[in-house]
Amino acid sequence: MRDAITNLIKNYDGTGRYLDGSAIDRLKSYFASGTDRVTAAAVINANAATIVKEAGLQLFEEQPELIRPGGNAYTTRRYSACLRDMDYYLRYATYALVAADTNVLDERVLQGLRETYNSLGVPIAPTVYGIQIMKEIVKQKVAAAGVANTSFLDQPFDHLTREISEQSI
Ligand SMILES: CCC1=C(C)/C(=C/C2=NC(=C\c3[nH]c(/C=C4\NC(=O)[C@H](C)[C@H]4CC)c(C)c3CCC(=O)O)/C(CCC(=O)O)=C2C)NC1=O
Repeated sequence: MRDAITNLIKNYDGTGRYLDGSAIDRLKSYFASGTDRVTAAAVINANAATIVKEAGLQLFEEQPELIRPGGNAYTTRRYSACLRDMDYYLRYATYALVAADTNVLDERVLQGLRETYNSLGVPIAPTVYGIQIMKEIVKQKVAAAGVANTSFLDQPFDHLTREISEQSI
């Protein structure tokens, strides 16, 4: 598992270089966004259950076939599994936000996910949409907590959706 700093050091150590101007710029940008990343983690921690619930409600309201007979989230067990997956995505996105690096998502979430989803018939498009709904809710809440520029919040959610979409057949 890597974060922005260990990733940078790994790259420079690999080629035996001192930290040059470009490394310093990346370090500055990492530390400059640090407080906002921590605020985001606190906001998500305080609202995680609500965020997952709201996103699930919106997803099922817009795509009710998912929870009707024949839908992949039909039955209480599968409905809960779906919300639990959303909760995983939110929690790991928070780790990636604080790390400013998506490596944790690759290692802990995305590996083997395609095979699992394909074998269970979990549909990709609504999963991706659910993750994007959570992103928008998180951005609203973090903005409401006083963070002016919330664009850094896109990275982990977009990484998840990009990888999950690309991995689908
Ligand atoms: C931390 C990393 C991690 C991830 C990501 C993860 C995902 C994951 N989701 C699963 C199932 C599932 N995932 C869903 C999800 C959905 N169905 C829908 O229609 C919706 C679109 C969507 C919710 C948004 C459902 C319904 C199941 C159960 C499918 C079944 O058992 O038939 C399973 C199969 C095993 C199980 O049911 O627990 C895994 C491994 N597990 C992990 O450990």
